[in-house]
Amino acid sequence: MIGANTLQEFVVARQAEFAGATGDLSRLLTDIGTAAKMVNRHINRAGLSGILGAHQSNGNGSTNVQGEAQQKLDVYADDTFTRVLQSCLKVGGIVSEEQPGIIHVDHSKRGEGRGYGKYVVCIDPLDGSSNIDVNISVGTIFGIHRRRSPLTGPATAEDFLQPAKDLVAAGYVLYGSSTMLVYSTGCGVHGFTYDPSIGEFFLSHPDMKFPEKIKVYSINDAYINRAIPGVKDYIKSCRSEGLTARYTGALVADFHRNLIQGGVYMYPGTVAKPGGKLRMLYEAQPLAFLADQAGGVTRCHHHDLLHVQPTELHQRTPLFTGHAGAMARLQDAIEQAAVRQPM
Ligand code: P6P
Repeated sequence: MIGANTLQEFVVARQAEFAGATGDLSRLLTDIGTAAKMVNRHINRAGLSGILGAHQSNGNGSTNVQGEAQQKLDVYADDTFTRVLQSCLKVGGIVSEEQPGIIHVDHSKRGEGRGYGKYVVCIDPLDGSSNIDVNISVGTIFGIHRRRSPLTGPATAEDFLQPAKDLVAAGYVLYGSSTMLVYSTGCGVHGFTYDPSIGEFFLSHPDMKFPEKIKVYSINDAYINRAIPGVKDYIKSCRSEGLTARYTGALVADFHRNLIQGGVYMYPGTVAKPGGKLRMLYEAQPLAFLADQAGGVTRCHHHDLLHVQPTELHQRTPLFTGHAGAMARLQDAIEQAAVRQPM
């Protein structure tokens, strides 16, 4: 894409390839980039600006809808992304990890015949926030669906409860040694690196694909013995083949490294919690969409996650995502173990 170096130039240039594109999605993706720059600024100064640590509400720690302690940056990131998205005329509703219900976005009060935007956004504003106070990478994950309900009214749950294969776009922001925004609209995965001296994201990783060889496997070692049968067998094979183990505690960072170096991320369900920990709408589905676009595979135990029909806004799911060859071997191990030892 000659000349389309910044995120905005690239998004607009690629829009021309979509017949009938109105520019609405381009505007939404650009707005997400703007919110990412704002969050990035706070994360980079977190240690200096008193924004580390647990968020306090009325003198007590606060928890999100998941019952998890909220970090101050969790709340800042949620406020920032939801505020920027609510100002975007293309958005009709938002589901955020930090909020219990749908955040409705009604522009009809702005006059000009503005009704409700035609897209809905599912977002984990700050993934891996327990890493914040120890200065390890964190991220933002988002997925964008076209609404199914009438645009003359507010967004409904059915607008969000769609399979990952029907996502219009998905991406993540990785606040790491450098800050990157990686996204796909279904035409490949493209990575942009932020230059704070200019205040722009520049195309740095066009058309990202999982490499042929796999080098890494990612899982919290503490859960291996509790994982569903077959996971442990697969990990033994990874170790015997000399793969290296890497796990940062931030899904975005692990997914991004595995995409570049060749790897697989596993957060299995356990016999006690077969549903797993990670959230379907704003963690698993966006990464499943990206993995598919990059030649990878994403599964939740026995199913291709792209095709799973969600039933609840904050439902959890086991998550296995990464290199297609590795995922095939993991699936074989799980299925063989299921035959030997039905759960
Ligand atoms: P555990 C962060 O809380 C997160 O949702 C992912 O980013 C990360 O991979 C995982 O959970 C870490 O969970 O149980 O290993 O600490």
